[in-house]
Amino acid sequence: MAKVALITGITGQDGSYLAELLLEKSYTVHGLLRRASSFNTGRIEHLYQDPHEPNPRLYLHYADLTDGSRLVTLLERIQPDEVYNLAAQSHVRVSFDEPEYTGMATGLGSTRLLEAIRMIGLDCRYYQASSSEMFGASTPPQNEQTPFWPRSPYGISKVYSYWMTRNYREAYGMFAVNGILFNHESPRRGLTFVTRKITRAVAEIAAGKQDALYLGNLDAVRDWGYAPEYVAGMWAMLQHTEPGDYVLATGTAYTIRDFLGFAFSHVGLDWEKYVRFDERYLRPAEVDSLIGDASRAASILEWTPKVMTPELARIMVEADCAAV
Ligand code: NDP
Ligand code: GDR
Repeated sequence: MAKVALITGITGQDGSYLAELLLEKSYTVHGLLRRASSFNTGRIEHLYQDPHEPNPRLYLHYADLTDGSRLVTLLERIQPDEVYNLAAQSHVRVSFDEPEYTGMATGLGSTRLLEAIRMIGLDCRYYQASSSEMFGASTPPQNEQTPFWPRSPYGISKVYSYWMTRNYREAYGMFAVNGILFNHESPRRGLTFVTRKITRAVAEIAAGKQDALYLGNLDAVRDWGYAPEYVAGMWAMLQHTEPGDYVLATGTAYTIRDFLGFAFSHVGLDWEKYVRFDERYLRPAEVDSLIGDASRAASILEWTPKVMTPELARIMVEADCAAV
């Protein structure tokens, strides 16, 4: 029997790559879709299957993580073997503007899903999209033993979801895991995250359509990997015999300045001539340095990333240049 998976956040960067991976592995995939007045399925358009066709394997359902009763109804009907909770208000800067909503979606959303699974007695495996933002101000390198010190409403909401996931594992014996993922990017990354904002601007500037790029703090250090490799790690966590929590990261450290250098140099431009400062992109509290130690995932799951940040910047710039 083919396995059945439910993905919340299927329209996002990771959800789209995970849906691709699971369809390749012959899963039937169900995804939650937020009702919006404008188009929000661009990242999964290529996967869409008309439900009238024979044997479709991708199904979309209107639902929102803030609507618990809808989650109960859907889980009962779908009976998934694996649930991947990727939906979130995922923007750190925006979480300072909308702390309450971020708590309701990014925090309490996991509880609604876990509780729905428990209430209907569903026998399934659960993946929680935890984040390196939970480490916040803790000294790098960070691994599964590093204490959390979140620095934003987003990071705090993720810490809450992390502990709810562990609690359902410990209290009810549920196969519930946390993937603590460091930044991972791709040509499908949202346009307001710093890497994609840079690579899109590089393509626009190279095409003569834009003359400046406004950014905030250029000194933050991040560990940027390639999203398709990270969704393979999510899947591997749910296939292991025992539930556990795992960091996924490249272990490398670059500043925003370094990323600017990689991205602009691919089109032969000097970033310092184009980048301007705008304080609106600063955060009330910044996370200065996130560098992951993924040795646990390497030894237990045999997960190791291949694409490092300079290569990632090239992939993203080339995709944006082709699109522009
Ligand atoms: P995106 O922002 O690209 O995608 C978020 C998804 O969540 C979208 O499908 C969005 O729908 C959906 N969503 C948002 N709010 C709700 C809601 N209230 N109800 C239902 N769905 C909702 O995030 P990524 O793909 O980059 O990340 C996936 C997950 O992993 C997120 O939880 C993120 O916080 C976490 N994470 C990401 C990392 C990264 O570097 N990318 C690192 C560590 C953790 P819509 O398309 O309609 O907006
Ligand atoms: P992050 O990613 O906060 O790490 O969260 P983001 O790309 O937003 O910021 C990275 C760093 O770049 C600095 N920065 C800017 N950021 C944005 N977005 N826009 C700017 O103009 C800008 N200028 C400088 C930021 O201050 C920051 O230091 C991402 C999200 O995907 C989370 O959901 C995920 O959990 C973490 O990665 C791991």
